Amino acid sequence: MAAGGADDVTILLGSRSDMEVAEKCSATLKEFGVPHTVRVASAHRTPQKVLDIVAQSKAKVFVCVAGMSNALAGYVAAHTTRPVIGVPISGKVPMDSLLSTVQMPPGIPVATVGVDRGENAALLAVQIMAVSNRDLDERLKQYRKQGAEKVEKDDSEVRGGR
Ligand code: RP5
Repeated sequence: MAAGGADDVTILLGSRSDMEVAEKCSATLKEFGVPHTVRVASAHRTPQKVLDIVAQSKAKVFVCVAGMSNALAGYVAAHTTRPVIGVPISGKVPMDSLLSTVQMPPGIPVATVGVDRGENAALLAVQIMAVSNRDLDERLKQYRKQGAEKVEKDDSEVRGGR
């Protein structure tokens, strides 16, 4: 659905080359039935386009996926009071994207998830929305339960069924 529609989350990518990580985010949001939009818009190459998307979007949460200098997350955060989650992309220089996403100056926070952790960005967005959405909260509890069951199954298999 296009930005400006009824999507709850807008995912912005600095480049199409970030798509693999964005797909993890999108797939997890789909699991929770959260309507979302994926757009490519760069803080450096198309700064006005980013502003237009933010201004038109009715999303409750923005997820910004970008590598190298992830200016995108901070740039979006500077233009909205809605929560912004930054996903750093792994690159050739260790920690470049991570530090540029997480090290925001006082007053303009970006909630930063781990490097390439698109699925965690989705889960954090769901958790934010679940504060005022009981159905989403129930789904999160089910998701955690499934995660715990998998650990128990793995443990049982590693121990040879004992
Ligand atoms: C960033 O620069 C993008 O988010 C991408 O991770 C990185 C490289 O971009 P491309 O040269 O692959 O378009 O702006």
